[in-house]
Amino acid sequence: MEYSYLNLDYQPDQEKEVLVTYRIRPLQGQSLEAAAEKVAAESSVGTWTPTVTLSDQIFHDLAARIYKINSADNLVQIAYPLGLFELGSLPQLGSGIMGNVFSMKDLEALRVEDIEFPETYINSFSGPAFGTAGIRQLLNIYSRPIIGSIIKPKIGLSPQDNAQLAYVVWSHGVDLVKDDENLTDLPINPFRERVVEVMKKQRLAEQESGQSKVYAFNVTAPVTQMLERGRWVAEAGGRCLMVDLVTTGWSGVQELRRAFPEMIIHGHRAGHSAFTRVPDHGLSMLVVAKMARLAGVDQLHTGTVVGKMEGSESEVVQINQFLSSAWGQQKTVLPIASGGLHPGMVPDLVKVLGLDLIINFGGGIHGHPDGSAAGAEAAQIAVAAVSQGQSIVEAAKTSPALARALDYWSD
Ligand code: CAP
Ligand code: MG
Repeated sequence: MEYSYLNLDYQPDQEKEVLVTYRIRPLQGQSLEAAAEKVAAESSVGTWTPTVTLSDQIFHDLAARIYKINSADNLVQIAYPLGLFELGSLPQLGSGIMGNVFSMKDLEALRVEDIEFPETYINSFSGPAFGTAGIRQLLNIYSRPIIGSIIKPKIGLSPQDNAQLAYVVWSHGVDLVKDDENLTDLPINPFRERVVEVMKKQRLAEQESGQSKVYAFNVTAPVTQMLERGRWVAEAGGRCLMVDLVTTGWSGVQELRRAFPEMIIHGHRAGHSAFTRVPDHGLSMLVVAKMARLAGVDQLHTGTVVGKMEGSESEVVQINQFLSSAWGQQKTVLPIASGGLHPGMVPDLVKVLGLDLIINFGGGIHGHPDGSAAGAEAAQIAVAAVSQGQSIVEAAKTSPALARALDYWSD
C-alpha cells in the first residue's frame, strides 16, 4: 500500500514531536508537495517503493507528517514522532532528519533551516555545564563583554613563547586566551608542554592581577587522544577545553562534555560554512547552534556581522537570542564574536550584538603596531568605554595604545 505523508490539517504536538523546517528546491517540473513526500518518507519509515513490511500500525506510530507548505519560500514543515529518535544522541539525530535526504536525486537542493525539539528530548542531553552565568561568575565579570585573545601566529610559537604571550595579554586586560583552531599537538608546540607552560603563567597573571583568567586549550583530536588531553588540562588546574566541533564530530563533543563536567567547553566552528553557507542547501548555523547547546558547549562562535567572516545581522542576532533563551532545563550558551575584529569595531559590534558575549581579538591585538601588550590594552579600554556608554574616540585621548589602534586600523 502506498502511504501519503502529507496532512495539512495536522496539528503538530510540540511535546511529542520534533518539528523540522526544510527549504526544498524540487527538480524542475516536480511539485514541492511531491518532493516533500519523498523527504518525509526517506527520513522516517519509507523508501523509494512501498514495502510490504510497513504496517498501518508502524505508519500510524512513526511516520513523519508534512503539516505546512509555504510555496512562496519553498519551505516545508514536517513533524517527526519522538519514537523515531534515540534520546541523548546527536549522531542518531543527524542520520535521520539530516541524512540520506541530502543525497536524493529527486531534489535539487535541501536545507534544514530550523528544528524544534520537545522538552523530553532537550533534557535528555547533558547541555552546558557552566552556561553564561557560570562563566561570568567564574571570571567575576558581569557588566561588560569578556575579552578574549587568540594566540597568533596560529602555529609557529614554542610552548614557552606561547605561554609568555598569553601572560602579556592577560596582564594587559584580556580575560580569556585561546589556542587557534589548528593548533593541537604539533612538533613545534607539543600539547602537554604547552599546558604546563601556560598554567605557570596563568597562575602568575592571576596572582598579579587578582583576577581569574582562563586559557582555552584546543583538545581537538581523535576521541581517545582528546580525552587524554582533557585530563592533562584538568590535572594541571586548567578550566577550559576548546573543541573544533565540526571537524571533531558530535559524538566527540558529547563525549568531551560527559568526561569533563567541571570544565568550560569552548566551541569553535571551523568548517561549518562547508554546509551552512550555501543559502538553499545544507544546514543553517542556527541548527548547528542548537546541536552545540544540546552537546554541552558553554561558549560558541556565532559570528560578528562586522568582522571578516560571512554571517548576516539577522542570522547572528537570531542565533545569539536562541543561545540566551530558556530551553528546557539547559543552561544558556555565551556567544563568541571572533574574526577580523579590532578595537575600533567594538562600538558597532556591541550595537548589533549587545554586551553579553565574548569578544575575541587575534590580529586585532597581536597586529597592533606597538606590540601585543599595547594591543591588549587598546582592546580592554575600548571594551570598557563602550560598556559604559562612552565614545572610544574620547577614551583614546588618555590611551596612546587605543589612539594608535584606531589610527592604524582606520579605513
Ligand atoms: C580569528 C580566528 C577565529 C575565527 C573563527 C581566525 O582571528 O582565530 O578562528 O574568527 O571564525 O583564525 O580567524 P582574527 P568564526 O581575530 O585574527 O581574525 O568565529 O566566525 O567561526
Ligand atoms: Mg582561529
